[in-house]
Amino acid sequence: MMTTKALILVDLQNDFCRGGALEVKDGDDVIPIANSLIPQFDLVVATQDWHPANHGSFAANHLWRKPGQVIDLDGLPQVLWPIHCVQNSFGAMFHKTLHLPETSSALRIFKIVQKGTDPDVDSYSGFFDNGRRKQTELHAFLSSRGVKEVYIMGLATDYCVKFTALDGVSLGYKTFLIAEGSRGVNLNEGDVDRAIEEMKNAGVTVLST
Ligand code: VGL
Ligand code: ZN
Repeated sequence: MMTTKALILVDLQNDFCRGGALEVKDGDDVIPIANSLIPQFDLVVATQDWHPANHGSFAANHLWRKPGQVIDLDGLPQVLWPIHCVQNSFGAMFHKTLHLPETSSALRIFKIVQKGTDPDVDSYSGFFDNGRRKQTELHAFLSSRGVKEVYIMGLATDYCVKFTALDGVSLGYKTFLIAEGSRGVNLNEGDVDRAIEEMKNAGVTVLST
């Protein structure tokens, strides 16, 4: 059977939820929304921020640097973050109340796409690293299964959700943002609103309910 729609759950991991290292305000509130959507799709992808401990996006890996500052990382501007989503750590695990499908079956496909594994470049989008130097397996995976539409939700609206949605459009998918299933960092006031505008302008359909 060919599926044409995929649900992409972006970074629903402990570090972006309450008490996490890069806590997104009210991040946990989107988990029940994800749980209600998962059974409605027969292809579900969960992205997972998956950094090595020496990742260049961690402020702690640069002398004198603090989270929120911007540096040049291998030729790209890089916002520095607290140490988060280190591979195999608790913070990198999916939230425990998230009901992901167990495995793929003939009828339902479930796939985890890990990103941010290269210490020299961050990867907000589930499709490409921030320099668009390498692709993850996501596009090949979706296109080989005939996916034409992607429904995107998760954390954080102004980073990983936004860049995944923008790349979805640029790769030719009909791209939907599930706004109520997403929450943002808002490092600067208004970042989330601007991210939503940017997505709309790029051709993302923003769903409100
Ligand atoms: C994210 C900052 C750093 C995200 C990941 O999931 O939006 N943001 N790493
Ligand atoms: Zn990260």
